[in-house]
Amino acid sequence: MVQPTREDRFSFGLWTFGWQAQDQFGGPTRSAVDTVESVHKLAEMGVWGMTFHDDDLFAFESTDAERRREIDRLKTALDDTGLVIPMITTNLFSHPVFKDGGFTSNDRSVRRFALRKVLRNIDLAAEVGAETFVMWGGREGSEYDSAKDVQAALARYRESVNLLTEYVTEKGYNIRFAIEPKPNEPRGDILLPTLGHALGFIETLDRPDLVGINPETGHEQMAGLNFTHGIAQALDAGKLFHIDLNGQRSIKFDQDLVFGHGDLQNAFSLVDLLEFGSPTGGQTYTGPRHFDYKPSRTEDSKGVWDSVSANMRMYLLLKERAAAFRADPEVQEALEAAKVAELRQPTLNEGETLNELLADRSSYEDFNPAPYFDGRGFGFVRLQQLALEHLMGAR
Ligand code: GLT
Ligand code: MN
Ligand code: MN
Ligand code: MN
Repeated sequence: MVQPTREDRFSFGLWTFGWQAQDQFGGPTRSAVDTVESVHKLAEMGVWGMTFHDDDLFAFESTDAERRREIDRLKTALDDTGLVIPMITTNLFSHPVFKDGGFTSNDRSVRRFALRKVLRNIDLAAEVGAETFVMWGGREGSEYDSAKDVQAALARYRESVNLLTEYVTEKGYNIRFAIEPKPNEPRGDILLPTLGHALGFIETLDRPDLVGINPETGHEQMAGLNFTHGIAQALDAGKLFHIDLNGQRSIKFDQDLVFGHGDLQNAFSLVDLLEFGSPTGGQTYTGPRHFDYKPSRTEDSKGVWDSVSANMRMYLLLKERAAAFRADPEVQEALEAAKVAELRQPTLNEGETLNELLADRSSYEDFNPAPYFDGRGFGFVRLQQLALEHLMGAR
């Protein structure tokens, strides 16, 4: 059961298992990985897809010939293994040129360069068959309020995304964009800091239909938010184009732990939602199960591949636990007692008008709130205990 297969649609960023573990306080603890070897290794492990930034595959300063060589090596490895590239993204954050951002740098020539770098990478997305193009604006932001005109920055962000949607439309590419929010790090404050901010921004674009979001577990949790709630809202908006699964323990620096190695309960409710939908609904997300984590700096190459496996095992184990939770008659009864399904029922009767509600004395004048004191408890704690017992394998 916990053997991943291609049908699970698991994918990993080349920058995840490829991370050499350099951080603010120390250099790398591991050597670089080879892309082709990695593709073979992933395929052997039952992984379905790999994702990458342009700069992960070929260095920023690569010549056209070097760039082409790396793309062709990758394509051969894909042909040999059947691995797919469901998503690619552009690095607009590592090189010094992007120190004040890409699309929203105060320096106009940097913004024009950033756009060209992304447009070139969209052609590559089309070439390798990626249908989702992620935009993580890690350097789009500021440390100092006086240094950034935020309304102008949002206008420039909008200008850029509008140009990109115009480009894919003109080219006839089957590509949609997914904005990845993050509250801070590397910038003191990043623009579009949460998925809610991104959803609001998308509605101001020329082609909102082509733009959704790529929420990351840890990024929402760094802001103290409930990731499962955020994902539910993204689904409600029809905007969950992609997802970055990982682990984070509370409000602190971006930990990028293995999925489930952070807030395990929230990971459980997330998998339950993604796989089985609401308590009354069906499957809600059919896109890639993409892991964006970092193998800890303590790990050698064996530890790296163990951690790749750990992400998939956590997901599959949580899926198994969620299925058992749903199938338990006692859980069904507790859900019923908690009126969880009643929330699906519209508040007005079918065809009822506002005036009829106003005229309905039973809804207000004759309504008796008294029994809600010392009675009519919802039993949510009992339900949560059942969920945790399933999560712990105790039932
Ligand atoms: C970077 C970031 C991730 C983003 C990647 C996409 S790059 O590693 O920390 O959260 O998903 O640009
Ligand atoms: Mn992260
Ligand atoms: Mn990250
Ligand atoms: Mn991410």
